[in-house]
Amino acid sequence: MREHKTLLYGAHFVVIGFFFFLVQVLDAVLGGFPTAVFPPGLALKLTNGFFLAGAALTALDLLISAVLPVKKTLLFSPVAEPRISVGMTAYNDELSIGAAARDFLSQKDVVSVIVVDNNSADGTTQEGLAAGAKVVRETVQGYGACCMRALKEAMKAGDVICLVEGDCTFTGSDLKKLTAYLENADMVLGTRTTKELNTPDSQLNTAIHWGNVLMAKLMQLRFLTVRLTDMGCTFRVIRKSALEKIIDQLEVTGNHFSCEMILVALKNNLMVIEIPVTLKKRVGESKGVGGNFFKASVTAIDMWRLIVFK
Ligand SMILES: Nc1nc2c(ncn2[C@@H]2O[C@H](COP(=O)(O)OP(=O)(O)OP(=O)(O)O)[C@@H](O)[C@H]2O)c(=O)[nH]1
Ligand SMILES: [Mg+2]
Repeated sequence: MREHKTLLYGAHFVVIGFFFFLVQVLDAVLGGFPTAVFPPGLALKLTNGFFLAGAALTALDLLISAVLPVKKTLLFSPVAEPRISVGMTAYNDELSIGAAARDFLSQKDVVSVIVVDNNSADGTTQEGLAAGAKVVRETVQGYGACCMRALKEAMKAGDVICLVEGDCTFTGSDLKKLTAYLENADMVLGTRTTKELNTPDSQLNTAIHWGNVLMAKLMQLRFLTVRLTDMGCTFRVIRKSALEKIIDQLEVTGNHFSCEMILVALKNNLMVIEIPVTLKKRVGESKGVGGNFFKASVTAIDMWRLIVFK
């Protein structure tokens, strides 16, 4: 898929230009900034410079797009008799993993649920086994490391691979909605930003909601031919054949893994579609970004660096 990095950088320049415009407004309202930082007239020059550079890059991207239009084709490739293999992440999740594993094991076409226990010190493994799941232990700590292992293990068992968290935030019955769209896509992502489908006590507070929307829109700007509204939703399905193309290119072991997987998929010309999924309150203690503003901010910066520079 053709990338639009020129447009992405152009948008950044316009935002920086707007920042210097605000500096001028503040200067006018408050009556002067420290002249050592902003000598008189500098903010105006920077505003004009960044706005002009942003406009020039945007125009250049539009020109290239006009000369080299993207030819989109509609994918129609139903998966006949899907065998869904679910990779489920878990880290000290003994309170939720049993219910989550049972929920997904009871869904139509699910042939296996593999719980990836990421160095848990509690009864996660025992609860997973008791629920009827296969359990493997991942020793490299981190959400991304756990997700990558879950994908690799799930690939061994089915032709449609589902990645999901074992914290009961996602619901097994949404699997049929994700897989339904797989006939037109290589990977179907869940989005949690459809408020109608969130319980009021879910992790998606205002900051996490809009942070994810912002990162998703930056990614959309880079590729243009996808519509994205969430960068951090773990729940997704992917064809095994598509996953084989990208699995060795995934390397993020931390909390911004979901973003990397989307980026790598788009760079590899996979057809990616996003659909709304339900989101409930987590069972057990949060270890990720839910409810932790500092971790959420660090994750957002890591995502931004990936989208802009990788
Ligand atoms: N954060 C984190 N999560 C891990 C790790 N290893 C595995 N996981 C799993 O990755 C998933 C994400 O972590 P959660 O604690 O649910 O964090 P979150 O989804 O950002 O936020 P909440 O669901 O609101 O708690 C869970 O299934 C964890 O069990 C790890 O080292 N760090
Ligand atoms: Mg979670």
